[in-house]
Amino acid sequence: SVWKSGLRAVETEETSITKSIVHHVQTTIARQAYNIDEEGAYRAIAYSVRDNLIVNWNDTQMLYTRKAPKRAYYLSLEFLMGRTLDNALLNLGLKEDYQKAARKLGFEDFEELVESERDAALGNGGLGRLAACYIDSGATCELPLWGYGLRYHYGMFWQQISTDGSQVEAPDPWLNHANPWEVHRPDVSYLVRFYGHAERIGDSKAIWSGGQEVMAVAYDVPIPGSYTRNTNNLRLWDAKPKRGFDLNSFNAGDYEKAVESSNSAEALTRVLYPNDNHMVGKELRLKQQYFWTAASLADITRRFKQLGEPFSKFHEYVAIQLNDTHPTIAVPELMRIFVDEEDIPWDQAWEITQKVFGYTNHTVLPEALEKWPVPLFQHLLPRHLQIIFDLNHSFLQAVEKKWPNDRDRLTRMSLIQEGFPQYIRMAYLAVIGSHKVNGVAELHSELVRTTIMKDFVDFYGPSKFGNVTNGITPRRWLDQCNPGLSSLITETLGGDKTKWLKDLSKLEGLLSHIDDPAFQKKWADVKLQNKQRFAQFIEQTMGVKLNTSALFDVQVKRLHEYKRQSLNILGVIHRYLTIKSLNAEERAKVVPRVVLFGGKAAPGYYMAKLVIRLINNVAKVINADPDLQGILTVLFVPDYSVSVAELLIPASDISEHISTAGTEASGTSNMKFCFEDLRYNHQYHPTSLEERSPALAVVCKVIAEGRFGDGSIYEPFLNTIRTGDYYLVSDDFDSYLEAQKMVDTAYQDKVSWVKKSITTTAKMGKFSSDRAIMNYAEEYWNIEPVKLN
Ligand code: 26M
Repeated sequence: SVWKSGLRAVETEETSITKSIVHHVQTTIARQAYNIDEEGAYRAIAYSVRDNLIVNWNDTQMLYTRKAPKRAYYLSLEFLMGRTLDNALLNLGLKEDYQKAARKLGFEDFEELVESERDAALGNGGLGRLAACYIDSGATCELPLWGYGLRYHYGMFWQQISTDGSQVEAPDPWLNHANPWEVHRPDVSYLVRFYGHAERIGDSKAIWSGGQEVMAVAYDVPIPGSYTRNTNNLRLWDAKPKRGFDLNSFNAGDYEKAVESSNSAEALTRVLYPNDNHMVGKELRLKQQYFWTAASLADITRRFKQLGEPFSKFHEYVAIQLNDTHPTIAVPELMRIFVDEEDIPWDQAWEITQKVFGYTNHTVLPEALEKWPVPLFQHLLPRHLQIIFDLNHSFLQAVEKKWPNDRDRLTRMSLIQEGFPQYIRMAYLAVIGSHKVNGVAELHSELVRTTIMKDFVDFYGPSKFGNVTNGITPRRWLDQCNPGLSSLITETLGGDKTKWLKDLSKLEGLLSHIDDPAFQKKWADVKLQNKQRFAQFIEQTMGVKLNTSALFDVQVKRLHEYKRQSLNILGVIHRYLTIKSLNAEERAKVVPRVVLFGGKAAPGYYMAKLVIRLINNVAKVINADPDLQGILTVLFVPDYSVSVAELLIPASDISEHISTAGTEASGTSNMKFCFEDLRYNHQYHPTSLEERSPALAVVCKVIAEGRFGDGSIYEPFLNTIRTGDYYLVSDDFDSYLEAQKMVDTAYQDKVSWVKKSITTTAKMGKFSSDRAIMNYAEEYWNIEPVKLN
């Protein structure tokens, strides 16, 4: 039953796997086979699996070179990959074989080996995890698709919770134990320039010289498709000083300055900025963006040149997707390459550039839209600023031609926001440099068209603005993290798992079994086992026992005011006060709940951190109260990550997505109103909190009085709700409580609950990232599968 075509050059027999593991123990990690601990065993297995990936990787890349199809490149500053071993083994169809081999070598508990791998947390949240799902789907769908990103030495920070309940950040030096999943390519490197001078020659060209040069070196991460030999590439750039040290300073005897220059080069790829849906205007961040973009474009153009085709055909071989505005500097950079380096006339260069790029928008929140001060830009990238001003000039001329004498429109649409200083609007630059712009859910794409990009829709026409609804990979998020459910689905649908795993619409077949009590029972049992697995993890890591027959109510996502974890925790306090007011007999009828929170706050986001502190202190009081034992438990699971998600999500009964309508890009819930109308009514807070929601007023009073530790700590948070209440927590509080009551009622009807659960899964087909990536391939990139046999 084990699928074996994942290997060709390397044998698949169990004995050869054992041999290969022992070989890596003795050579790669240089230890005695009888003297190996768990970590060593994990690494030896990882290197053995990597051998397989690299065979497939080489064959795939050779095939792509030979067939020379059009390729697509996904430029993302974030790839939130998580662990690799389990995923690679499942995609290769070799998990059972490796499990047996490990057992032979004395490692009974394979899952424990798998869990000794550290997460690659090279991303913040949704946007970074989306990129990881998309490259999995690209390989699975056999598309010639590469990812380009940065090899951060420190990934997303490690979140600890201090005794007072606050978030404390610690570094994540994930590369300290060599990373078996990357291949260092010192031969693939490019110099990237910063600062210096740009001198115009003629009316479109310039020479950019001087400044600082930093070396970009490639590290390749093989991305295996699921049950195919196609293995794609994720190329991550690391920064190295051009020379080991600055020779001029060294000769002058200034050792310190010489070493400093190498420090400043290496600082480029030191750390991932831990901000999510919030723009920070740090120079180092802009340097990261240009460093990664310039190296990627140099690599892409070098590959194109090897084809021997003229640059007029560049867009017939290359599609580049901009994951948010983070790589938007690619637009003027490609123009610089074409015009300054390849001598292509400006107008022709611009035509090709626009055909190459596509831009995905991930947010309409004003504070998240990227804007860079012109003086900073001028200093760091003088030639790119010239190009942006030149592009803006002809763009505004075209706008002026279409709408003569409309000064307001020109001001609104300019790539440059006027003022002191001026700012560059990166989203607008991405729009004019792309042939297609998309949002990530129907509602979000509609908001993009009608709000932030309205003028551009009027200018270009509506066909330039589309939608690609986000998706997730069913390999990691179903087969890998929920093996019980995966087996049940395969057993129910018949055939082998690849049938539905690679065509998720097949899950609809579950609906014809929905009334079968035996199937319902098995479905409920899987959920119970997942809850037990998660409860065991919580008991081991947090020392808290969970009631696995309780409803598991989960909210896991980055901490942000618009996501309204506040509404959730205030609702929990209300529930707690309500239960406290009941007598023993009434309490026995309450539907027991475990409320789970998880997620990181940006280190500089004061209000988000205050909410974490409140959640933890509410949890402390409730979990210590004997009246609530087994009825209500509240937990903030520290250091939420891809790996924690893999345990937690399969154990959940409900997941809370309770942001204000229109703020969460990919939230498609049936929300009834557009936020702007309601917010306008509350601009002057015409009514007191007591009038808006008496129930919430009581909850806030209890917090202020110190029920969950010193109430004064929470005053700034309580004030955001009493006055202003930008995210409408008080407007929605009562209806939120109503919705939670409906959940309690629904959960009591076990049969109808399990049917809801089955229906939800059965209708998930559309949300496979395979569907999403094929949508990009067909409608945005014009690329086709190239299958490796
Ligand atoms: C920007 C500038 C400086 C530093 C960091 C940033 C930055 C980093 C990440 C800005 C935004 C970042 O991510 C935003 C994000 O994750 N957006 C989410 O994207 C998901 C995938 O499309 C959507 O599902 C979510 O709704 C959206 O919030």
